[in-house]
Amino acid sequence: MITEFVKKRYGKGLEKCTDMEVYHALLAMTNQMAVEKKTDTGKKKLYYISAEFLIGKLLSNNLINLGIYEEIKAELKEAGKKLASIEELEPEPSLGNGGLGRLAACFLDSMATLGLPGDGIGLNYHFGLFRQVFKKRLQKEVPNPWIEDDSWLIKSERKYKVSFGKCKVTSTLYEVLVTGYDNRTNTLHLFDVDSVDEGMVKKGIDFDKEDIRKNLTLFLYPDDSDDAGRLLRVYQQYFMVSNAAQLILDEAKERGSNLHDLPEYVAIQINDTHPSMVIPELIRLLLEEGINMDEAMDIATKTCAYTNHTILSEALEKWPLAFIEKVAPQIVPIIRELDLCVKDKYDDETVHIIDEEDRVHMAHMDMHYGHSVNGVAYLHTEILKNNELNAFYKIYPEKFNNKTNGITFRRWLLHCNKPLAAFLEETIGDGFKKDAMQLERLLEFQQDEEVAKKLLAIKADNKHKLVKYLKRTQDIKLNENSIFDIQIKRLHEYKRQQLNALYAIHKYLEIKAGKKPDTPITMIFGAKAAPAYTIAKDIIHLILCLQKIVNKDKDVKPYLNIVMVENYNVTLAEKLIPACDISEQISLASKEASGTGNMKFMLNGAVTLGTEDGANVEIHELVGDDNIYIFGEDSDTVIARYERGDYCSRDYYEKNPDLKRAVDFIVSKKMMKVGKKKSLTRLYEELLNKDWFMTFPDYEAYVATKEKAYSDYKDRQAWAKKMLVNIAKAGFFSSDRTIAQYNDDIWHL
Ligand code: 26Q
Repeated sequence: MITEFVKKRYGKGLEKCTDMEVYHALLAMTNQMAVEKKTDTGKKKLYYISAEFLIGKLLSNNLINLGIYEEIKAELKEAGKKLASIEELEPEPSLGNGGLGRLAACFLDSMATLGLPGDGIGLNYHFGLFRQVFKKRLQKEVPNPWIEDDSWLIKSERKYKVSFGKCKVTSTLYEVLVTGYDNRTNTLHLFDVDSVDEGMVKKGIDFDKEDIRKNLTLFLYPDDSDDAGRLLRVYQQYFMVSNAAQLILDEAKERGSNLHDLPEYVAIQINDTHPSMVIPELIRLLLEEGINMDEAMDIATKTCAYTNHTILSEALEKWPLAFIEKVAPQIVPIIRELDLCVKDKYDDETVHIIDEEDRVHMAHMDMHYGHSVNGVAYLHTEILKNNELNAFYKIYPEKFNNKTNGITFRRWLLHCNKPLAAFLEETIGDGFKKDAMQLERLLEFQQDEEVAKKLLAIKADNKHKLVKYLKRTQDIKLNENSIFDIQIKRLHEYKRQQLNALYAIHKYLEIKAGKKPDTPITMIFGAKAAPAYTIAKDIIHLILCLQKIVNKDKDVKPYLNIVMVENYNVTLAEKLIPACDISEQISLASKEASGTGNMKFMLNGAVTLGTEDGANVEIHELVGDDNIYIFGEDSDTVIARYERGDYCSRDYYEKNPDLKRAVDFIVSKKMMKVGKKKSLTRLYEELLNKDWFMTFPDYEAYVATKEKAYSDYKDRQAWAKKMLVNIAKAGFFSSDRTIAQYNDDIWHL
């Protein structure tokens, strides 16, 4: 297959090509095959608008989905080439940050796999999210250019104009083909501004935030610690949705819509509030087409649906009307009109779109002028209905629904853990590849010692591979015969990496005092902190300092290893997750909307150590008490404590000497020797005087539960059974299930 392709392309044999040439040939070949599977059947199409698409590398994924992975691998092998080495040449697209972006990518895969017409719309950030480097145990941000001359981006003919208050820009549309597993091809549409100028980025990731003609599509989430940064975000958002609305209407017309019937042709899913301005923009364009305001509002409402991904109030976007006036004055009268209609009906100020301080509440607009509002896990949706968004739930109970998140098993099992996928196929047949619920067949083998042995062997092998990979790429040395305890996710106080770090200190001090663990422990962290999120960066500093102290301590090193991998991304996740024994999901109950890493770990045979939060609740329910380690206060307790406002971290610190020792260690002489006094002191003070995400009340239970997990790990047979149950019960978390539910309840494609 590829031999012939290469011959035509380069006029030479496969064995004579460089790996880079083979990579480019594979890219072109898969794109050619993918294009053939593009179909324009179906009247109605879904547009998933999102600020992030964390798609990961595409080569292997596409080879798997097109059903030619094994064939190509064998063909390359015959010519003396390794597919794995070729895969490494592909840069990871840098179009996302965390869960919300990765979810969007999994959804694209599932829509194509289920044969549904569903496209993504986003921005083509040239430098994407920053690349993280560690210098003197501090996070530094550098640009992450990922676009190459020859890449997955296909330049399209479409061009749009977007008007801002102060200027007009032209955009170009790039397309990435999204292959389904043994099914159709959909498209991810990425808009770029023609006048973009990569050269304006100066030191690190600094650039002139005001020159929007040049900077619009440079970075995902530019630093928004000042007004210029916040304004830029609004510019980016409007640029995204104006292009999106133009594309959506053009395509709908091409499919035969007269626009009055738009909801029969189009469904729009608004991924968190970043694309919320699509509502007024769509209405504006419909008005321009001669449709009256009432009807335009009705069409927008029937077309748009909103997904909420967070209950942290600081992440619920509220933009000053003055910002929108500056960015896109043309939609301001529409937003005012939408708000007036709400104010006419409801006196309750908490449901208004424009508040008394003239700020626009994006989520409020979505809920009034969308037909569906969904949370992303059972508990999250319940909290939205009963607490955070209760006022809206009372008005529109019929709009609220839950869609528990999911992950694509193509990437998170078939691609990233081939030995496990092959073993499952041998044991329960290959039906699980298309119908994830068939993984339950594995439950029949709970008592089978051979199956248990094999699961343990696969895990050991994955750990071995990870150790080699981290040594080669980051010069990190790990003991593969230790417990791999992993916490990888964005760095945020509510996710509580600091709680895990306090455990690390506790364990370190215990070992120093002579109490050694039966099995050595490796604690692995991976996380990027937002550039302006000071405390998050302090937590990274704390972990890197602990890494330094522990690794140079000869008494401790054989028993405890702490590492933070640099620049955690999808590619690293694909290596870390299959090698994990214990999956850390320790957010403060009520704060993690769902989590999706938790699902990926479970599918790969890791056992969860977590709080009753997000989708952990559903994992717990599925696997039962024996196959998960749950600790900590529940969401009701936490919510009640926030309401009372009487949390005092110092009380816990003073009552628990073990906790006090761990916290005090942060500012100990040992730490100051390797760390920055200012950063460590700031973190120490923050914990002692605020600890907004309540790590201290959960500390004791966390330590005890983790000890129990480590001790259970010793019984390998019993542990293998836990692994097996986790794998067997992961089927529910296939994003194919999630997407089928979105389609049945919201999109009706
Ligand atoms: C908001 C305002 C201003 C600036 C930035 C933002 C902002 C940026 C990114 C707010 C939120 C995000 C990203 C959120 C996110 O990734 N949420 C995660 O979504 C996952 C998929 O549903 C869930 O599994 C996670 O629980 C949730 O944290």
